[in-house]
Amino acid sequence: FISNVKVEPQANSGIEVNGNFYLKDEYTNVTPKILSYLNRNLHIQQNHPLCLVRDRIVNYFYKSYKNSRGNPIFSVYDNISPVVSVQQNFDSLLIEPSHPSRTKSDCYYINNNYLLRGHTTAHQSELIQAGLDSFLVIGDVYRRDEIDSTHFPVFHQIDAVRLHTRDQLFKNNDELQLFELGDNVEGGKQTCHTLEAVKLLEHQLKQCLVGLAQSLFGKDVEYRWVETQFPFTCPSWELELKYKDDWLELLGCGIMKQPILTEAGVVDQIGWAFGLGLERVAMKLYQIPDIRLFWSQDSGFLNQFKTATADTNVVYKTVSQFPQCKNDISFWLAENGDFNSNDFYDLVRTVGGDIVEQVNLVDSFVHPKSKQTSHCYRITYRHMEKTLTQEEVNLVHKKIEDEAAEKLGVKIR
Ligand code: FA5
Ligand code: MG
Repeated sequence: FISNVKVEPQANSGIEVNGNFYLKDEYTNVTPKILSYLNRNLHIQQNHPLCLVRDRIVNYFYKSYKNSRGNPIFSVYDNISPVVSVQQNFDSLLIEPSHPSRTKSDCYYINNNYLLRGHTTAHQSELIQAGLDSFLVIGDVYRRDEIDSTHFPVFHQIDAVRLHTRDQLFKNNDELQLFELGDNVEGGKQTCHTLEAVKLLEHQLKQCLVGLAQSLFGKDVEYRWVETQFPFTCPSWELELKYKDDWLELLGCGIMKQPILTEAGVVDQIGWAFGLGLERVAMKLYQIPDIRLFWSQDSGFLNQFKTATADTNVVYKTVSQFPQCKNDISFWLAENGDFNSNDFYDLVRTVGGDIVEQVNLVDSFVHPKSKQTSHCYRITYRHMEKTLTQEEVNLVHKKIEDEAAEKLGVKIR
């Protein structure tokens, strides 16, 4: 038996996240830049617009759902670490191993077993297993994605679950049942559920969410329901709202897949669930034009919400739009062909930080003789709080070129 042998982790073999040590492997793709967003917890910073929105939504649920003694029945979890296992983020939600949302190009993996959660739904199964039947989960989520005014690699979600026993749903009407025989999907519904249970649940879910949209944006808010698919609900819908003359997806929802409940030890209840993006609500509610602003530490932004409460109608006033600088970058992709645009977007974020407003692929072609592929990206730079000089931008742009050549094996043209 060995008592005094300590295995020293080799340099670069591991990574520390929230005080825990993880071995790196071929899945590791979290960047120091992304890890720097952990623990900012914007959704619980008093007077931050995301926290105000969170309060509005929580208040709606407290008000709308009370038990016979007048107490709120939903409990709120807003402090769960964003580091989750592959089992929590995917397997527990019946997301197949081949599902595209699991790929390295879509997620921030710590290693092959752990990642930064891609949705707050990752905690659904464990909370049900703990015995809860009505809860809200609020937190930061991480996705490798495009770069523009409504996308940021870190954003915030609120998820909800509401379970019902037969007696709760049908008010002790003995003729109506929750379940019948079946274990697949037919006509857009799980065959283990009775039609009457699904229809009543759908009605209650939609009523709850339209009520939420109206409590946030007023009785006249324009909305529509769109049928969709999630691996963990069936049937499933998205609720879209009119935003700047266009439809904006506010949330996804549906009737929970019964095997998730069975796996979590619940055999006599059915339920609905939804997941909603807090930034989308805040942008529409307060007329905030750019998703990067939520991360601003500048008083010009934060002071506009300083004295607000959940019920205050704040209209955000753009401090000033500083000018944009656009620089193009063109390169030949590496011969081995495993280039992914999200790798490049990450690199741009890491080197350029928040002065990068947008990255667009503007040209892609294959050389007729050499068969090499060329990409040209236009990077739009804009500081939120000052005017950038062309020299400042050039320095950053040159650094992006150098690192792309070094880290992604591309050849700058
Ligand atoms: C989900 O994440 C599901 N987990 C939601 C869900 C939960 C469905 C429970 C059913 C039951 P989706 O990827 O569509 O779905 O994201 C949900 C919401 O997050 C979107 O409707 C949108 O409001 C917000 N959202 C998604 N991507 C972004 C983004 N890049 N930036 C800002 N908000 C986003
Ligand atoms: Mg969606």
